[in-house]
Amino acid sequence: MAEHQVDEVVEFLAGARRVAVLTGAGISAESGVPTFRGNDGLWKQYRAETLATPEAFERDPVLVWEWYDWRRSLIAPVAPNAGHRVLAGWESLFGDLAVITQNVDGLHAKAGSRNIVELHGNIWKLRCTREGTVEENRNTPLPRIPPVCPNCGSLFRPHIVWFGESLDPVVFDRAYGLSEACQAMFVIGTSAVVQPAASLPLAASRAGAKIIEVNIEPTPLTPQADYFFPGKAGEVLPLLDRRLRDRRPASGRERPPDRRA
Ligand code: BJW
Repeated sequence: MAEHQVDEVVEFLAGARRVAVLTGAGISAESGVPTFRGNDGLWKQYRAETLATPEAFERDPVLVWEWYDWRRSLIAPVAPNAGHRVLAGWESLFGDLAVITQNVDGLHAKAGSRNIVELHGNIWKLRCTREGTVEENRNTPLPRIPPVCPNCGSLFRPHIVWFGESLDPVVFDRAYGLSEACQAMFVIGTSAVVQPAASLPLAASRAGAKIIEVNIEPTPLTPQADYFFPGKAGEVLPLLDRRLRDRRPASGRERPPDRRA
């Protein structure tokens, strides 16, 4: 990482109050959760069209649920890593920090983050295909595949946004609002190709925010980012955190947490 870039970012963040963070699968990679794209990604082994679309579920709900059951057992024992923990700690460092995540693994909450927007849902939630009710379920393995709603007997589906499905407009509007209002947006561990999530840093940038990207490799967003820190989230974020904590108290600009969020 270029030292002068770290200095600039730390200096800028010392005076920042509203910070948004967009995360993707890369932040959970160091916890052992597979990413989607790239050499070891899920989409190298499995076809998204047969597992992560509403058509796939309609065709073969058992196959889809078996895949999710496997992923749930993979994620269940996993612990948040240093990257997740730094972001959780930043809630008390900045007046107003929100984590907008594409991840469905629940690791930001496990690390202690509270202001989280889950764009693509959560693998620990099931949704009734008839009533639309959502319930938390942490059983691994699921006792019955496919699971059914105890109220009406209809199929449960994962409470996850599949390809071709719209994001919950309330959730997306919140994410968009946070992006337009922030002074800085971190974009961490995402290939920045899946829409509409990938449009959020561009909205933030248009509204005047500094875009700070952390990734092991450049993405389509990189040319438009103000700063690109190459490296693993679990290494880059603790380094920035140390520098920020050294800088912020001295700045005298730290304010009490904003209770409005
Ligand atoms: C590290 C690291 C470390 C690794 N440290 N970094 C053309 C055709 C058809 C559809 C479309 C189209 N154009 C646009 C669309 C729409 C589509 C889309 O965007 N497709 C693109 C792929 C082209 N989007 C949608 O369908 C969305 N809905 C929508 O747009 O509604 C309107 C609409 C309706 C009808 C028709 C068309 C539009 C919904 C998107 C839902 C995404 N769902 C998924 C799967 C959920 C299944 C599940 O989890 O079970 O969500 S896809 C998958 O990708 C998952 C992720 O959240 C999402 C983003 O992936 P992410 O997080 O970026 O992961 P990776 O693996 O891609 O990248 C990891 C990154 O980390 C890499 O950059 C690494 O380098 C890095 N990394 N280790 C730091 N240690």
